Amino acid sequence: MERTLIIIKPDAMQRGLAGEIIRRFEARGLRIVGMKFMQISRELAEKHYAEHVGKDFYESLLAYITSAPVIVMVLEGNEAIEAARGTIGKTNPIVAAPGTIRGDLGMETGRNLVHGSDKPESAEREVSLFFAPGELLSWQRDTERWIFE
Ligand code: DAT
Ligand code: MG
Repeated sequence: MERTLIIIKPDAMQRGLAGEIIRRFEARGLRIVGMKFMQISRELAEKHYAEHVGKDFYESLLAYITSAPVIVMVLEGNEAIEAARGTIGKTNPIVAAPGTIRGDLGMETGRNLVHGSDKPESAEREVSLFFAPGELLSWQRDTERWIFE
């Protein structure tokens, strides 16, 4: 089973879309193993978005992600990273497919509602930035065998 880090970003929180976004991941079959409500500090945002240092959108990206509280989650499942990225949709909501979170709920790359790790190494790094090992719970749902063959 793979784990991925999801952030319900400040715009989604401000717009009251957290429930709608969590609902989509839950309905997909991804298992929540960690969740917290927090406001991301500048220091943590710099670590999380280290790969984007120097890009023209870097400062506005940090301002955005630190601008209001977020919900951070760890989701688990078979190929959880790719499954979550599919449910999230492409980076620019304008070209994200209808049916995805960004394609249904967003209009701008700089207001794209949700983060999902893009590969196993990023997921491991990001999960450990936001969660201590003891904050993640291993558990089985009674529906597990109806979601995973
Ligand atoms: P994703 O969030 O789809 O993984 P990414 O890792 O390439 O996308 O970029 C991280 C965030 O940075 C993205 O969610 C929004 C912002 N961003 C990326 N490319 C951008 C651009 N060309 N203009 C403005 N913001 C951008
Ligand atoms: Mg990314």
